[in-house]
Amino acid sequence: MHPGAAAVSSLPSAADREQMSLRTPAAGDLAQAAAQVAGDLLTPTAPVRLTDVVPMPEQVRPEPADDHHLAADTVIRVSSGTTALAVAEHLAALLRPATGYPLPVTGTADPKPDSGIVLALTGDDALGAEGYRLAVTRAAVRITAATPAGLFHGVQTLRQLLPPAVESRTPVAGRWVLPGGSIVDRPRYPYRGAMLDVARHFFPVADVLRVIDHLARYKLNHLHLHLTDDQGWRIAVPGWPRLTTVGAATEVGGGSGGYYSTADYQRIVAYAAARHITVVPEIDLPGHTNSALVAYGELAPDGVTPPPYTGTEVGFSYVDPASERTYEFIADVLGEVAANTPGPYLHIGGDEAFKVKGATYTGFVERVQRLVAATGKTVVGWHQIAPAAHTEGRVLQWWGTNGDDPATAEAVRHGARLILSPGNHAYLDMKYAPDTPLGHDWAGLIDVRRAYDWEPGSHIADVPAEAVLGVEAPLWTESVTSLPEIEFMLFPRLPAIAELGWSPRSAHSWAGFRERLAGQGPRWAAAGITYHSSPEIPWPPTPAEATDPVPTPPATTPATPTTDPVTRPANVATTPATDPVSGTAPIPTQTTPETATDPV
Ligand code: TNX
Repeated sequence: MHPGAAAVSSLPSAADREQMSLRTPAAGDLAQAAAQVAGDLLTPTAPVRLTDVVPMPEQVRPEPADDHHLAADTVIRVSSGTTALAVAEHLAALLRPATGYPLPVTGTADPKPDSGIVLALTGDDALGAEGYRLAVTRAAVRITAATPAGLFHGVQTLRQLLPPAVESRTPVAGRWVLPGGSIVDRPRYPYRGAMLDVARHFFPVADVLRVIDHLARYKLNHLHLHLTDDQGWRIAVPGWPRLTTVGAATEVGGGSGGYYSTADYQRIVAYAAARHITVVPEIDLPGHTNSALVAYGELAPDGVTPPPYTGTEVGFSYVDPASERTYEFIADVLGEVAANTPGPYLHIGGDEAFKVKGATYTGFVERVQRLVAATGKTVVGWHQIAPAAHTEGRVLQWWGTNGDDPATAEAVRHGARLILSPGNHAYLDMKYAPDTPLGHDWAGLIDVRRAYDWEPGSHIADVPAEAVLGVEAPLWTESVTSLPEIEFMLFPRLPAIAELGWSPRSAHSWAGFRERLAGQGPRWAAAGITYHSSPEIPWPPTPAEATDPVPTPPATTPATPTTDPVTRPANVATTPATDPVSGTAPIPTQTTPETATDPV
């Protein structure tokens, strides 16, 4: 086990949580501790190599003689055009805090490749909608792409080529070296996503923005928000105020829930768009609707308002498929969500509607599909909607655990495409191991290798590889209650799914992936990201461990609470956790609002 991992499996009690928050140190202490650890990280035990990037790029050609040093007078030059300028500003804002360099951004009609950092939009169509080229020489670092999205992905690669301390939000003295050589890169699949269930537990906007940053790092380009479920309704809909005054006031376990106002939702969508991420909103129908029925009993099959539900069972609730009022409601909801969603998709759920069967179910789904079409959007639904008639562009999201489903294969023959989220590989709410303090195990345990080692192109029987639109890693949140807990379930498995979606199959290698993933740990630590120190991954020793001739015993207790402001499960370690040798404080997992999300 990595020394940062603490082998304690029970969740803290409410009293423990309160104690932990009472021990929160002053902000200045935290900043100092973070700067100290980030300083250690600037001198990693091994220099970053061009081949260390996650997800693995399509082509990598190292030129060790061509390392590039950033300097206090480095300038970021960008081909004129506001969209490319925005990417350059994003890059500058990522690099300024740790380097302390001013990194001015200048727009020019013809950015020369001869010095500093250059971002240029070119007509290089071979790179497609999201590809980029990155060339690192002693003189310059040059990213070119046909689109701003391509430049943005190139920027994420550039970021990973700098030492982990680049993730520090405070200045770190040192040498900022990028390994020389060139990369040509573009994604395998157009759809690469993650889902956050904000219905079982509600998460404030700031948490969602930070999750968006996590997706961006790994070149994921879709955020699926599961906005409604039995335990809570999370999106405001004009004309249906009780959805938010009543339906939103609950969550699993009895907490007070919450919801996104129209402005909140628009903020999430805009923040995602600035990172070239498309939001896919889900309104789960006809089941998983208890919160809507609590708000509007008229939508319930017998017109009787049910009590609020804060447990974790599924399949008991449904809106009345025989009532016209139901379809008026759905048209209003979908119309409102569509109006605030620039992306092409509306997700209509369709899973686990155990009480709406056969022709009633397919008739309901077909009618809702028509309502989606009327908004101008394309339908996405969980693969249970497969038996309903095909509608133009329809996308099914596969979450089964056995890739043999004739109904899904038949829907594909009629033109449906698939997003693959197999429950036994891509479900981030499954436990890593039997003692994981959060999550379920109904689809099995999912360690990092299980998340990584499957092939989307041939996963479903009788479905051709061309029908696969991409992959998505869903995080259901029955047991997940806070941002550190979200991160603990995402890291390190999210990058595994991201690599399946981005990298060519020829690059697939568990042996290689686990080595590259190991290099991400110090980056997460420097960024204050909580992660699971999976024993399968050869995490690098901290600098103190590397120079210490005396082997240190693995930590068996959680990080020292006096310096840890975060309430989290006891073995949710922010690594490097408290260093047993030097007593260095852990980097705080939760930072101030200003630093909680990436800049720009
Ligand atoms: C199944 S997968 C569900 C969700 C639960 C999840 C828990 C799917 C489409 N539905 O309602 O949250 O299992 O793992």
